[in-house]
Amino acid sequence: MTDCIFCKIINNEIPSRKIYEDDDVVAFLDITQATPGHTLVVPKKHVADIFEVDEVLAATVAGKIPKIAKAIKKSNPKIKGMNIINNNGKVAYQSVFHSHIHILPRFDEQDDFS
Ligand code: DGP
Repeated sequence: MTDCIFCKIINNEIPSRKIYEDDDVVAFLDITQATPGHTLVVPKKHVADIFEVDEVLAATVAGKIPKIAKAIKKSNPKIKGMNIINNNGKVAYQSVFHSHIHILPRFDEQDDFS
C-alpha cells in the first residue's frame, strides 16, 4: 500500500532499526520506545487490523513472537518481563493501520522507564 508507513519500512523506503526479518514478518524498534527495546512485529502483507487477518496469517505472525521476544530478552539482562499488545481500531488506540504487535519489555521497578 503506497501510503502506509509500515509498508515503506518493509520495503526499505524509510529507515528503521530492524531486529528480525524473514519472508513473512519484520520486527523493528518502535519510534516511541515506550520502554527500552519496544518492538513492533509486522506482517509483510498489508492488512489493516485483526478484522482483515485470516487464520493462516494470524498463526504465522503469532508463531514468530516467542523467537523474537526471547531474542529481545537475551539482548538485555535487565528485562524481567514483557507486555505483548495488539491494538485494533482508532477507538482501541491503533494509530498505524497496518496490523502489528507491540512487544514491550518490562523491568524491575527501579529500572522501569515507562
Ligand atoms: P498503534 O498505536 O498500536 O497503531 O502503534 C503504532 C506504533 O507505531 C506507535 O507506537 C509508534 C510507531 N510508529 C509510527 N510511525 C513509525 C515510524 O515511522 N517508525 C517506527 N519505527 N515506528 C513508528
